[in-house]
Amino acid sequence: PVRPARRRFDSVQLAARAAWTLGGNDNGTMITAAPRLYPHMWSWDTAFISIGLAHLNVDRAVRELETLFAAQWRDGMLPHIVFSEDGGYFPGPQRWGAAELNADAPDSPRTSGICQPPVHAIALRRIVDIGGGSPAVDRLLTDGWPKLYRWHEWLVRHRDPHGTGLLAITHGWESGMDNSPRWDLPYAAVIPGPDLPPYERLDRRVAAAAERPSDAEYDRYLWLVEQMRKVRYDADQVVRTSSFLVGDVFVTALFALASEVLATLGEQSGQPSWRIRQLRGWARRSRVAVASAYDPATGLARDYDLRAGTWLSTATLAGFAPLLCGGLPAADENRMLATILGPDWAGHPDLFAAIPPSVSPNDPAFRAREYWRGPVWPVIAWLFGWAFEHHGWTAEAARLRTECLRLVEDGTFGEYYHPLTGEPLGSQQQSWTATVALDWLH
Ligand code: 9WN
Repeated sequence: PVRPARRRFDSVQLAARAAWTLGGNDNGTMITAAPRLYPHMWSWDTAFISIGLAHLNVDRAVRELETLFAAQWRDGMLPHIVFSEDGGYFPGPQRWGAAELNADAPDSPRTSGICQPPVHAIALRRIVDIGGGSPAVDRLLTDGWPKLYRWHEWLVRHRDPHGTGLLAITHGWESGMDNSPRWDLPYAAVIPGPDLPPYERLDRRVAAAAERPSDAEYDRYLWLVEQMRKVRYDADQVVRTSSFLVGDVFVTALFALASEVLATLGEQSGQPSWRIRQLRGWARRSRVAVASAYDPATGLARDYDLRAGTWLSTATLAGFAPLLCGGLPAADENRMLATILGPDWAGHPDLFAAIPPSVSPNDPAFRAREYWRGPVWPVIAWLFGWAFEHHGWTAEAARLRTECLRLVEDGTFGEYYHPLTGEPLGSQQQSWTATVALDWLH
């Protein structure tokens, strides 16, 4: 493919543009995920955004997480979207109807009725590392820590249906990787009923159709929302009735990692020792679940379709989940590290930058522009980089950082990028891409 000409900003200019992007996405009450496509607060985006903010103004970073926590459901769930007043996204608060149907959902702000990956404790760790000692960070540790504990407890209580530590998602949106080929088989069993209320997609007005999920996929996404509305978003009934229920190995690995991180933060800030022990126990169990999902035949970890009772072996970047949380025998782990850096993934010779794309370019299912079916997502590279650093793989982490900065130095802060040409795709001025640049420039 032809590589389009791109601008190159030096690190000072790039940091300034990233700061300006975050500022531009601030609507006065929250920093939205992106100016036009996503004019609201998304749960895992906000965790990442708060890290970038911490480099600019730690009080603002703390406030951002507090805004998300203020929308926590009474039962502990952190909702996937906290809505602003902007109407430019579908499905909006009326279609979700969470507050009308479930007494645990806040009336204000309005929220969606599902959740997203639990990366918030990792953000808290990073904010403490950047701005520790400031009164706002102390306040976040004192008041925010118990909220994160309750969020993790909610996941254990409601999303571990077999008690194995493998956490389940009830909608592809909960994985944060909406249309990943990981979900093609489970979604094939989601059959929208004739009573699916009509709707108009607003995302198509902003992003090219080829870079977004198809209409058939959207019908399924919206049908699952209908199924959840029927049981009034009751957490356990959703798990019992949703036609999509998958043990998500990537979410589980993030949960294991974040629970460990949260436990350590709790020790440092004097939280009750029984809660810290509990967090470490959850982390251990989920690490074992991730290791058990490892398939020696492919060298990757698998998801588990809880409705069909089958492992899902689709090869995607999520299969490297054990590298996030640890737990594999050393030989398997080393092999996995070599694979992610090797010619099928980050070491593929045709890549614009040596960071692993969402699907391998050598895979017949690879689609270079299609959202979670091939493009490269800087925020996922950041997660692997952080975990590598944590694990002591510093050279590998440094390489991811250098390569990712080369990808984003055009200053567009694309939501995701064409892995072979470096063309920014989806939304531009995406907050979480700006935040990754800011954190990696410091
Ligand atoms: C649905 C906001 C979110 C990200 C997700 C990404 C995308 C939403 C959408 O945008 O999802 O939640 O409408 O496509 O897949 O990871 O949090 O940036």
